[in-house]
Amino acid sequence: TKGSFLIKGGTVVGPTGASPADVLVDGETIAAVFAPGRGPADIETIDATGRYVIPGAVDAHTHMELPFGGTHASDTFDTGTRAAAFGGVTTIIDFAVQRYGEVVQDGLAAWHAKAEGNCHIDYGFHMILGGVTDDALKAMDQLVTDEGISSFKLFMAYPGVFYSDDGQILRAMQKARDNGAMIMMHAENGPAIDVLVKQALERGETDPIHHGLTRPQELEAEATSRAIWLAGVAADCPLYIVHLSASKALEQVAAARDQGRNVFAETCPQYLYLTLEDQLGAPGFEGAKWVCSTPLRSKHESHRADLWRGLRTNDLAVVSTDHCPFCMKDQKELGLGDFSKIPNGIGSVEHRVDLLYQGVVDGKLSLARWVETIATTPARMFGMYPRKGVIAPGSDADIVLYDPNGRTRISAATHHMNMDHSAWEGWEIDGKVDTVISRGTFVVQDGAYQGRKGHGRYVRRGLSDYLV
Ligand code: DUC
Ligand code: ZN
Ligand code: ZN
Repeated sequence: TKGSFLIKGGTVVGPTGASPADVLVDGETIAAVFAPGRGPADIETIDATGRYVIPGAVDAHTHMELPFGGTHASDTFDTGTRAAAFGGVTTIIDFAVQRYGEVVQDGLAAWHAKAEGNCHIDYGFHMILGGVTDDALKAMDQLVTDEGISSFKLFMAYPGVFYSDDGQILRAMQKARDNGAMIMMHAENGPAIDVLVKQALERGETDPIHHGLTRPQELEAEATSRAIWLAGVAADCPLYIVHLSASKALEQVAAARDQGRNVFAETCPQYLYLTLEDQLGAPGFEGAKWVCSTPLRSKHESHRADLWRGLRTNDLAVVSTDHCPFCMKDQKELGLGDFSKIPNGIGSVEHRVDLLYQGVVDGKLSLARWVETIATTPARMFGMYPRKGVIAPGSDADIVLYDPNGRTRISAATHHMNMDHSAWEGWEIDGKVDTVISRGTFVVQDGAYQGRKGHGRYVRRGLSDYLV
């Protein structure tokens, strides 16, 4: 902590644009934003010349230590939030899990136990509901009112693991309509996927590439559409489609939004950049690195261009990572000889800010929209604004100095995530996180780590700003 200081000479970027300004930090919060040179003189200064001064990024979709397929996501709250901080992230929202048969509050308590005292940056929780029972519906009210949890994830995929049927989904949506919570949907038709998986395995198709081939975009679009219809039946309960990967699913979201529906969606860096063909070209079992759900899509279709366009038009409101890392050794390798046993997930909590900045450099996104999709909208969508997601007086002093002339090289040899490979191995991209400040404390300074485990605090969230 530096007490009071002035971040001077930089260009402050927010969702409405960029302008030169000096930012006064006092303790844990932002005290004032001044026209250049108008701030106090007798104060410590941080030189931000040549850099963008942006709100600390908010990753609204991470899975630290997620239990999956007999193993756990390899980043703990310690390693994962430290890696996040290196990447310019100052808040994550992780998914606490209620397993089938478990009391919701017990699942939440277990998640608090994993995170508390271990986080380098601030964190909040969504709740995954594993079974919508009368008790779980009551728990939804209690979590909104007392626990600062205003969003609940349901799965139309993974029968027998996380899956909820349509009746359960409808009941949870009705409850959300009543208490103001957001329903977050993993929209893939799980029972249909399971048929395709079984048939592929019976044909002897066991390689990683068959993960993607057995999850065609039609089954994402159908589930997305069904979720939108169900939310309509539940009096237009607010619905947020997670990790949207494909053109046809995007069409469903865009059509609903054109009708003024309460429907939002996020995508992730992997769907903006990586393709099924990256996986197809990988030798042997290497393709397992890119196994995630929803899966990567073909470069021969228009998915990536459509998703970038969706980000510009706001049919996609947020970019999150779905950070869910597994090592190749002992984890992804569980699926040797059977792709359906490969734990699903890609780790990228450290790289989202840089990967999306490359979209600015490539002319696919404006500077303002970059900040909006990685920081401001996730904060507003999930009830943390204006404390998070904006550089304004009274907001937490979560600030990133971003060097547009820097370069970032992504490699498992240098990244900070607990993962023995990278989905972006060897990629060189423009831009570099230079300095990261969390509630007035320097976590990264000129690229060097200054943070500490335990600095991060639990953020109790309110209802979404996007409720109508
Ligand atoms: N998708 C993944 O890739 N991993 C974990 C859960 C999910 O929905
Ligand atoms: Zn999911
Ligand atoms: Zn996820």
